[in-house]
Amino acid sequence: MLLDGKTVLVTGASAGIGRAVAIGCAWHGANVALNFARDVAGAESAVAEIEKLGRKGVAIQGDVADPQTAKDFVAKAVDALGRVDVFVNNAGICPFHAFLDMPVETFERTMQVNLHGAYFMVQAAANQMVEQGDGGSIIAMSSISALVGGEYQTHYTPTKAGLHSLMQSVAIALGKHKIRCNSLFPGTILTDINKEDLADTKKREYMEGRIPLGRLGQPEDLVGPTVFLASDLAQYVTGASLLVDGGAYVNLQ
Ligand code: NAD
Ligand code: RM4
Repeated sequence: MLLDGKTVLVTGASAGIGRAVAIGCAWHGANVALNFARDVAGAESAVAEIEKLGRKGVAIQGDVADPQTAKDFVAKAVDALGRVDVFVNNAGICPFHAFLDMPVETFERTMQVNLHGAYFMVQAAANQMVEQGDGGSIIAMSSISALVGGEYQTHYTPTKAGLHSLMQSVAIALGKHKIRCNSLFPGTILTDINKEDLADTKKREYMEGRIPLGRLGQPEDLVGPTVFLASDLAQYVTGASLLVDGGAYVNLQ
């Protein structure tokens, strides 16, 4: 019950890591507002899981690439649940593609969803926290890709490095308001985002082989680290990042 009585907002929460984290926060006592893009059934079933745990849940539709979505999401979440204590910026896309012929639209959409969208979401959540006056916790689902490259991720890795840089700067801007801002760096977690990429058996075996803990990640692996950063256990942690990758990053040779 590390989040008892807290209100948590999660973007991109109808599936994958966002969904696991939203339900995980409810396990730890939080009421949860979920942003989702299109998957009404996924969002509704996540709310049902949250309600089964005796918490309040609300699903609010919106494309995070549109800056107006940020204001709408925070306003509707506050209408439904009263306040914002924790904001998890999770929504993201990674349409794997080679560098030399990267379509302009793919590059721009990835920037808009992963980075521009995050900027306005974090700003809207922070304004609400400042108005409440008693601090808060902002968590960005960045990536191991903030630290390392990917041949087919030249549009994506800069958004993840950018997201972490955003957390570092807003940690400074919001410290005086007692709002902590941190990044999580997941490694390779089995979700829809990489299903196609990991359908290549050779690549999947290579990825698995370089993980000291011996397996790819599951969305639930992000729950503990998120709850920790959201909770008062992390009261002196801000501007930080935490790898959640089974050790993949350090395993060079
Ligand atoms: P996923 O595809 O299952 O989830 C992404 C979620 O974001 C989906 O629910 C999707 O609907 C939502 N989304 C996409 N575009 C949106 C938009 N415009 N507006 C609102 N919602 C939108 O993949 P995931 O692995 O759960 O990814 C979640 C986050 O974790 C992403 O930011 C991703 O970059 C990050 N991440 C994933 C991995 C991994 O290996 N799976 C590793 C590191 C970081
Ligand atoms: C992550 C990391 C993973 C990849 C996902 C899409 O940041 O690069 O390996 O599967 O993105």
